[in-house]
Amino acid sequence: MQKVNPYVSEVIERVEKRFPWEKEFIQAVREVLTSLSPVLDRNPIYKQMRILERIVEPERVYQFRVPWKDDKGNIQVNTGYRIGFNSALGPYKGGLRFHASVNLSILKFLGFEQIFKNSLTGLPMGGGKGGSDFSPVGKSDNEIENFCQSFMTALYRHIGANTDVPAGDIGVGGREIGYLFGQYRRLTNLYDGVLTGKGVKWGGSLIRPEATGYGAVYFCDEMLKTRGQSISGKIVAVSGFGNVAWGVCKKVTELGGKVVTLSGPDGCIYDKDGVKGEKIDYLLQMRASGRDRVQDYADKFKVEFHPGKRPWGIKCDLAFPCATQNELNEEDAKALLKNGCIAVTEGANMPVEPKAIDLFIENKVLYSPGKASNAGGVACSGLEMTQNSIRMQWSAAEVDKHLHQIMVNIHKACLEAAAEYGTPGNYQNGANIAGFLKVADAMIDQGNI
Ligand code: NDP
Ligand code: 2IT
Repeated sequence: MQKVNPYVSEVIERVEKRFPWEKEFIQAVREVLTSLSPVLDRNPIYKQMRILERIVEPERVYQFRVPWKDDKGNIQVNTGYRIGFNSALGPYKGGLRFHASVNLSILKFLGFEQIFKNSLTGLPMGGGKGGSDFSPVGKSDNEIENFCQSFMTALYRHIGANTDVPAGDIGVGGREIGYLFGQYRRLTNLYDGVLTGKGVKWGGSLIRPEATGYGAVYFCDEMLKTRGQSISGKIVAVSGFGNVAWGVCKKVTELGGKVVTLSGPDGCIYDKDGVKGEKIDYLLQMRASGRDRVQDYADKFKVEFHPGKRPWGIKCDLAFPCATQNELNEEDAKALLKNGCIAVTEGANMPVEPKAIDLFIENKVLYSPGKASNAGGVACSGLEMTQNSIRMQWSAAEVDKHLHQIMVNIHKACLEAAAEYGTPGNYQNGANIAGFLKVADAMIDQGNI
């Protein structure tokens, strides 16, 4: 256990006291700030400038009513949110999540993480997040369009290509971004890079759909290289079956690994021959169907389905949790360790619970936090903003080259910061420290705001 700096403890306690019900936000704050202890020990300026109190307080939070009409003509009401957490490095940037579980605590945790993730990419982006408790599950296309139009009608006045640039997250993919962009354009009379994840025919970037998953695999490959290993020949457990899981399956397969699991709210599947080829394409259909069942995969391809189970009990070399927060606990970590797993790469945001992270680090499993290993998604969003600004579209190869280089750079920055501050090889500390330093220094340079 590392010693916690007293200023760090003071700020964590202050957040716990003020927002005791914001469990996910407190979890993220505790995780990041604890890692920063050695930085605060060595650099008193951050305490003098009250950087920690400032960085845990969002610059702004909008909450709004989203009324919409369902297919029966009934009026439905959801809550919409957009958090601008920190804009020291650039316009607020981060996804929108549409899921029944969404609340302010979850969005604050995601927005807070996004600050450090975006800093790690090296691109000029601040941190933000938003979404709604609207659940796309079982909704018709028409209902989704109605909802997106109403959401944007409330949000449009607060965002802009140089102010705040939303994108996708759980429940928000290309279709939703299309409806949101259309409504933004209609209301503002502007055609600009206000959203990322747009269709490639109308301002989107090639590789953006693949970017989070590809980036996570590139990052894992860099970690494996430090032990003289590679993705090739590895058995891989993946959770989720959404956008991130899909990208991971594509890249792992391309690099000669074999993905043997996927999961959904109903359970997990085990495909001993590997999730590959047309089976990967089928994931897109499963998401688009809005049925939210991974059992459909097992039925179609005649593979094992384990109802109510997570994939972590299945033997694998590499694990990629790609569904949602807190989906891999201490028991799951023990099972992975027992089965010889050597690397856990977070594709989702905060999927591994704190006790499980400690177990991985103690046992020298290569563990990377989402803010480092899933940064490829937002990095590619940053590249989409660049292309929109210069009014050009790069080739897939060009974008992929940048994406790969960014992931290599993030890996290097994490290792260097971890070593510099006394915990060599600890990607959790390295990511938090490297991400923090840039933002904190920018905040100091820009004065007391
Ligand atoms: P999708 O909507 O495409 O897929 C989400 C996946 O997570 C589905 O399999 C979904 O199943 C599952 N899931 C969501 N919420 C829960 C829950 N409460 N319990 C169990 N399973 C759940 O989303 P993405 O693939 O885009 O996002 C997955 C993760 O990756 C999230 O943590 C997201 O924040 C993160 N991420 C996404 C990026 C992106 O660019 N899209 C970038 C970086 C990180 P179900 O819907 O059935 O619950
Ligand atoms: O969590 C994330 O980094 C995302 N959902 C992507 C954000 C973005 O702006 O592309």
